[in-house]
Amino acid sequence: MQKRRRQGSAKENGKVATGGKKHAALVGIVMGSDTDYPTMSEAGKTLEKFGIAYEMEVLSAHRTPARAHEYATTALSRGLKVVIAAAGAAAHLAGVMAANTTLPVIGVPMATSTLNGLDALLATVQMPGGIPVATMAIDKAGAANAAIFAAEILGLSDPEIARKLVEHKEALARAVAEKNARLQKQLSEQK
Ligand code: C2R
Repeated sequence: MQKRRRQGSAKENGKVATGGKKHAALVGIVMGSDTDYPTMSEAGKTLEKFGIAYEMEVLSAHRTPARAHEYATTALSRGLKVVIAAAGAAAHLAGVMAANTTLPVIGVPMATSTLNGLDALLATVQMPGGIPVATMAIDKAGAANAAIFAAEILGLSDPEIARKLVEHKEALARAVAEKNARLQKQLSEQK
């Protein structure tokens, strides 16, 4: 069940336009089903904020094992630096990616099943020794964090991404200060 990569005016065939130039994808986002896309679009949006080119594809360790194997074994030679793998329920996709590439693999458990993602969390995080998957929080927060974590990996050798990460932290701090100011105002009005 292979899905075509996302296309758009700014992003075609795994390339994102930054400063008028198209760049090859550095991050590969894979997900077990298109039902994961509404959540995983968050990872794409976040990577775009950091100006990081990515590709996105539906593939499954269970349903398309040959394609999953091919994706992971060619990821490095195709120029990817990080793989983000999202799956729900018996989530084996991130583990299979990690088994077949030396690239860092970030797993995002999806809350798609009757167990609300706890199954996917345990399946993703409880990797046997020797095959790590950096496991994020369940669902949207995890999707966004996967992108930020990928940016942190890439930012080690890319000053522009590193600079955007500093801005990201500053924006978080400003947002918290604003929330606190609102709360303090509310508390003083209650007195
Ligand atoms: P459907 O909505 O297509 O039935 O999929 C998907 O990630 C999705 O969250 C239900 C859930 O099954 C997950 N899935 C996996 C794998 N492939 C699909 N966990 C896998 O290979 O691990």
